[in-house]
Amino acid sequence: MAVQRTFSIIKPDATERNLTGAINAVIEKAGLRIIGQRRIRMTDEQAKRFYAVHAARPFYGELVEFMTSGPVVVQVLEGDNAVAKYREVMGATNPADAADGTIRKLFAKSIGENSVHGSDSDENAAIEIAQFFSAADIVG
Ligand code: FUP
Repeated sequence: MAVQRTFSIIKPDATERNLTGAINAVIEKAGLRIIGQRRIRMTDEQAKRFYAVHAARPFYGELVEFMTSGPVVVQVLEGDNAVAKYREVMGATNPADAADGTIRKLFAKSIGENSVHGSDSDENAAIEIAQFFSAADIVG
């Protein structure tokens, strides 16, 4: 598989517990390179747009509220097969189902407050990166 990029978010439950460095260590140990990174406070508008695909789901309101409740760290990760690799490193959405050693198993509090986001396809990675980064802020 060729070198790929994916989009990551370290979520408010993780920044609140000072876990940015610990999560980045897991990411880097897995062979993914952090080539763009910025700590932001997501606006309501940004969170709604980002999770628009979930707009009809019952947890949408809570999800938007959570994602805007504290700082997040948005990231661009690069590596071989980065999209699938980061999904593996994150672990299952629900930490109760996540494999040992994954970020969500190690750190997530619940299915909602699950510490990280990672793109689920190459196409979505490009869309998500473009929402938060300009080309000049990504240094590969
Ligand atoms: P993932 O791709 O693993 O982040 O999971 P999804 O795209 O299915 O869900 C996106 C986010 O919605 C999750 F990270 C947390 C939230 N969510 C809930 O709060 N409850 C659910 O039952 C499912 C997802």
